[in-house]
Amino acid sequence: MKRLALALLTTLSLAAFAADEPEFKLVIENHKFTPDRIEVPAGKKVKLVIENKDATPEEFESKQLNREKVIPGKSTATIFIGPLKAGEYKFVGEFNEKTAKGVIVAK
Ligand SMILES: [Cu+2]
Repeated sequence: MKRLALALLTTLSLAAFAADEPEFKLVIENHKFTPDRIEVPAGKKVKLVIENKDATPEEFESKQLNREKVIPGKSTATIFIGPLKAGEYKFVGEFNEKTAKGVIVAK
């Protein structure tokens, strides 16, 4: 019984933690990310909310972050990253790599 209560408590605190992630917004427009540099806290799970204002799909891709996600045109996607070590993590919009690029800086 005690063990069950503890398990429940752990689950609840994890759920509370999950709702607490710092959130950062990115916009894709004209095949560019705005902002193209975001600073996030190191050692924490972080939520990225990416709005694609273009009519065409874009793929958020970062080998360093091990993330890859297609965001259809005129829609919004959520990507969780981290906890990250301090450092710089590059990302691109793979469908428009020449213009769509940015960096996440974990501090
Ligand atoms: Cu890809």
